[in-house]
Formats: sequence, structure tokens, C-alpha cells
Amino acid sequence: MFASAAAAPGSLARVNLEFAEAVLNGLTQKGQKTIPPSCLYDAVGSALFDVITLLPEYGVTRAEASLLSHASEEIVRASSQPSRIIELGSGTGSKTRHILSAAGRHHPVRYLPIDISPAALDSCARALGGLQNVAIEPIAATYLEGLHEAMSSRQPGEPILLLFLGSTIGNFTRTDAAEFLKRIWRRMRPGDFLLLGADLVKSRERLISAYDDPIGVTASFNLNLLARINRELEGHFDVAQFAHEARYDERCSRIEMHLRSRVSQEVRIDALGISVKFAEGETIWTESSHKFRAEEISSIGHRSGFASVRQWVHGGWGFAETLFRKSAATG
Ligand code: AVI
Repeated sequence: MFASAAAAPGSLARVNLEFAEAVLNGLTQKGQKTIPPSCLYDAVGSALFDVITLLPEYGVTRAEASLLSHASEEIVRASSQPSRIIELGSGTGSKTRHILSAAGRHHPVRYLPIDISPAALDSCARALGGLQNVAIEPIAATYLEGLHEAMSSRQPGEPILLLFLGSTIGNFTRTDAAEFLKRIWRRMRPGDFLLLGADLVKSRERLISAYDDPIGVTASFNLNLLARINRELEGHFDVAQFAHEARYDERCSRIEMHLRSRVSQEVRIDALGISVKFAEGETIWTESSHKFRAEEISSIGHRSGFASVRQWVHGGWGFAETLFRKSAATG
């Protein structure tokens, strides 16, 4: 889906069609300009995101790693000692190490990381390759296509634990999150488990500094989107004429990332054959990161058909790992 090779007009030999379409639609639609957050993750964006996870201001990844390192044995026990562990959007798989080690202590485990990026899957396989009793079978695909593939090769009666970590669920709107979980639920069998990692609501100050850090890594992560358009789509953005902005919408418990035009300007994107006008102060909305109350996570799961089994909360930062089960009664 991502690696579309297209003989494009002009000098572009290879265009990522999905990226081109997202930029075209998002910058030419009426009203608020938007580009979906998936577009932030080219090779540069993914590397910058890895740096974000190390920032003292961004506690999400550390809180989850700490929860998983302490609770993995309990998670594995509560999810009936799974022998097939599937992960949506595994990235480099670093958070998953604890769960795989705990599961592999009991019996052989097959780990099927699903990611759109073959490079991320490669480093995931390299990082986790040495784990005892764990066989890694990466799937380069979108979440739902990959899940379909991972489920179709399962053995009869093989218990499954599906991981959706890192609060990626927060990048969906609340309605889309429930709809996405419902789609996952449809692909699962009664008795299967889902472990969902989600960031919790915290103070505006903490959230703003997590998404607008003082050394500008998150700003670079966001601005790289314009540089990516220049690189891949023959864009003419002067990146210095845009500013990173993190806003907190308290009513929706949502951090928003925007790229704000510092001046009134018009920018050509040659590969798309368009010229985009920006008023001074106008923004491109590039990401939403919803924050949840702990009990709200369970109710989103329930609305999607899951029964909640247990929740582990990191009190220091405010992060929850919630274990759900597809129950026989609703299956
Ligand atoms: C991947 N996702 C859950 C991160 C988040 O917190 O929403 C992406 C991110 N954006 C800025 N900082 C981190």
C-alpha cells in the first residue's frame, strides 16, 4: 500500500501514492487544512519519533515500558498463556520484549509484528531475534490487512494475545477508535485477548511540554512533514515560514499538532500540480493525540464488544494498559 511505484509525470519516477493523495486532499479541501498523522513517519520522521520517546518531557513510552516490565508475567497469566502474540504497529518492538520473554518462559511462542514499514520490521526482528522460545514472523501490511493474515494462519484452539500499544489508539477520534476496535473484534475469535495501551488525561502544562519540548525535537518531527513534501512531491515549502504549534483542547481531552504559517504565502507542489494559499496564522492540522480517563478506556472496549479483564495503571505519568477479552457470549 505504501510502496507504490508509479511512473509519474515530470521527473518523479517513484511516488508514494498514498502520501500524494493525502497531501492533495488535505491541502485542497475547504476549511481547515489537514494531513493525516501517518504521513509524519517517513524514515526521518520515524527517527525523530524515536528521539521523542527519549525526551524527559514525553513520558508515554517510558511509562508503558515500565508497566510492561513489571506486569508482563501477570498479563501473560491473565491472557491464558498465549502461544501466538500479534502486534499492531509494532515499530521496532522494543516495548514488547518483556511480554515475549514472559510468554516464552512457559512454552514456544510465535510473534507476528505487523507494521507498514519493512525497515521497522527488520529492526524489530533484529532486536528481538535472540529471545528464547520466540519465533518471529513479521508481516509488512496495514493493521487490518496484517491482522487478517496473522489470524488466517492460526492453528485450531491456539490462544491469541493481540497487542495495540503506545497509545496509538489516541491518534484516532473517539468515535473512530471504537469503530476500529470493533473491526479488530470482528477478526478475533471468542477467547482471544487484546492488550490496549493508552495515555491518560493529565495537566495542560505537562501535555504541552510533552508535545512542544524545549529542544525542538517535536517541532522538527512536525516540520519534517513539509520537508518530506519538498523531497517526495517537488514541493516548494520554505520550512522556516512555518511554526510548530501544540494546542490542548480540554473539552475533547486532545492534544493537537499544527503547522502555522508565519506569513501570508502561496506554495507550489509541482508533482501534484497545485499551488496552495496560506493566510498568515492559518494552520495545517497534522495530528490529534487523545487522552483518556482510565474507566473510559474500558467503556470504549465494551462498546466495541470486548469484556474488560484487568487494567494496570502507571500512576507517575498516567498511562494505562487494559486487557480485554472477546467473550464467548458475544462472539
Ligand atoms: C505515536 N503516537 C501515539 C504519538 C503520540 O503521542 O500521539 C506520536 C507523537 N506525536 C508527537 N509526539 C509523539
